[in-house]
Amino acid sequence: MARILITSALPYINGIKHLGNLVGSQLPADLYARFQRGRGNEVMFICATDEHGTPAELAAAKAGKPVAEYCAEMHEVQAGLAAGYRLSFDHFGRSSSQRNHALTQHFAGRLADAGLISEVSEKQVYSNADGRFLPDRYIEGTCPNCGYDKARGDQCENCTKQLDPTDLINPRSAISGSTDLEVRETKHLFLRQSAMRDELNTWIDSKTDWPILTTSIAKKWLNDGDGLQDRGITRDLDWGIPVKKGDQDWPGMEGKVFYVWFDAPIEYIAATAEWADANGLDEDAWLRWWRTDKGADDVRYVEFMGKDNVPFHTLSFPSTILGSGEPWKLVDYIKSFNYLNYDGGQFSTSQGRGVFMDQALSILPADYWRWWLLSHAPESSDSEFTWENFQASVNKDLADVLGNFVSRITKFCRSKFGEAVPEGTYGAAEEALIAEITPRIRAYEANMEAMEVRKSATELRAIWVAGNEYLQSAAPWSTFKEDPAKAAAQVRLGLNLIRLYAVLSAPFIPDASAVMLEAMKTDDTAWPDDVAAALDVLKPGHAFTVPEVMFRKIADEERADWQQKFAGVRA
Ligand code: B3M
Ligand code: ZN
Repeated sequence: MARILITSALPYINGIKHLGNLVGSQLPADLYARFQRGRGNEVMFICATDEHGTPAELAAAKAGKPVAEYCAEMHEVQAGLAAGYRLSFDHFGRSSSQRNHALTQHFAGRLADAGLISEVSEKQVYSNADGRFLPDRYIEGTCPNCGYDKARGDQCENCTKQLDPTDLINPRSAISGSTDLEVRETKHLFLRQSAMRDELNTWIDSKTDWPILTTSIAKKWLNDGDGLQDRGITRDLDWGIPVKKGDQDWPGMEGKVFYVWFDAPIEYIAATAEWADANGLDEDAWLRWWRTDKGADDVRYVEFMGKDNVPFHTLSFPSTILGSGEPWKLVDYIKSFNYLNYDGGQFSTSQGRGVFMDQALSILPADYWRWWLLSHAPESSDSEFTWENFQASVNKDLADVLGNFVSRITKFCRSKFGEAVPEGTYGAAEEALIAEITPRIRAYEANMEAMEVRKSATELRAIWVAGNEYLQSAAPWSTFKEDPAKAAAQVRLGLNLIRLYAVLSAPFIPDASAVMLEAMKTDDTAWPDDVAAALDVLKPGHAFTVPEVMFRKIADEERADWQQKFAGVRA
C-alpha cells in the first residue's frame, strides 16, 4: 500500500469560484485522490482557503464586514460548495489558522537563522485617504508609455509595459480614487532566493518525470536574465500573519504581516496539522506526512494547480522548505493545468463572467459538471466550455450510454427473471466482451496513475460504450424467446457490469457510482485486478433493485435558456 499526499492550490477567500478554477486544481486533485483510495492506497488530500492579502481586505471592505468575519463566512461558503461537488478533502483548512501562524513564523525564524533573510528599505506609495500602503496593483494612473489612463502600478494592461508606481502619471488609489498619495520609506524582509539558485537548479534537474510545461517555467525563472531574484515576504497590511521570528518579535517589523504567497503554501502543512487537531490526533499523525525524519520518506507528494501558480510551487515554496534546513517533504510531482475558456471568452471572477460553482449546482447535480469538466480538462492546452458541447456530452455519455445501459438491464431482468441475478453460464460473446474491456481497464488505470485526466475519461467512456454495444448485439429481450438460459447469462453479465462500472466510475461521478452500488445491493468495491472475477462477484440469486433514471437529458430549450442566462456578467 502506497502513501500519497495530495494538495490542491488554495482558492482565494474572496468570492465564489467559477468552473475554470474548479477544473484547474481542486476537481482533478479529487479525481486522483478518489482513484488512489479506490486502489487501496493511504491518501491525505488537503486544501484550504487562502485568506490573506489585499484581495481579502478589499472584498471584506466591499461586503462591509470585518475581514476576520468575512473570511470565516466565506470559508464556510466555499467548504459547502466543495462538499456540493463531492471534493473529498481529508481537510479543508484556513490559511488564517493558528497552526499556519505558528508554522509560518517558525519557517521565517529558521530562514533568518540560516542567513537567508535580508532587510530592505524601499519606497512605497501610501494613501492618506485609505489610511494604508497600496500594493502596486492597487495604484492606477496614466501609462507613460502609451497614455492608457487605467494603467496599474505593476503593469500597463494596454501596452503590457512593466511599471513602477512612481512611473504613473496622475497616480490615484484604485480603492478610493484618491490622489492624496505620498511615497514613504518602509522596510521589508526579503527571502534571499538568489542564494539558493544552485540548490534549486539541482533539485529541479532531479525531477526527470515532470511535464515539460512545469520544468520549463521553473527553469525560466531560475536562469533567465538575472536569474532567481530575492523576493519580498512581508507587507504593510493589517490582516495577515504578524511578522515574527518563531515566537519572538522581529524588531523593526512591528505592524507588518507576511506576504500571502509566503504563508499560503505553508498552509498545506498547517492544514494537515489542523486535520490532526480536528480528529484529536497527536503531532506525529501529521508529521508522518510532512517530515522525512518522522516517516514521510515513503510518501509521494503530488500538487495540483493552475500553470500561473507553478513558479511559486517550484521555486518560492521549495526555497522556504530547503532554506529551513529541516527535513520537510518536497513535492514529488506537479500537475498543472491551462485555462478553461467560456463560450468564446474568458471566465473571470473579478468581472463575474462565466458559470460559477453555486450557479452550476443550482441547475444540475455535481456528476454532470464533474464528468464534463474532467473529460474536457485544459491539460496540454486551454479548452473551451460551450453550452452545446456540454449538452451533447452529458446527453450522450451519461444519459444515452451509461444511464441507458443500467436502466435497460435492470428493467429487463426484473420483467423476466425478477429482481435477483439469474443463473447463467457465460458464452463466447461474454468472453469476448471481457477480452475487449480488460486492456481498456488496464489503460484506464495507467492513465489515472499518470494523472492523464482526459485520456482516462476517454478509456472510461469506451468501457461504458463496450457494455452498451454488447447489450445491443446480445439483445437478451430477443434471445429470451428462443433461449431463456442464454438470456439469463447475458443479464447476469450486465448486472455484474453495473457493479464494475460503479467501481471504475467512482472517481469521476461518485454520486452515480453510489446509486449503482445501492441498486446492486453490494458494497464490494474491490478494484478489478482480475476482470473475469470482477464480473462474477454478483452471484445467481443476489438481490438488486431497479434504480431511478440516473441522468436526465438536457433539452434544447433549457440549454438555450442557460446560454442566455449566463451570457453576461454575474450580478
Ligand atoms: N490562491 C492563487 C490562485 O488561486 C492562490 C493559490 C495558493 S496555493 C498555495 O490562483
Ligand atoms: Zn501602456
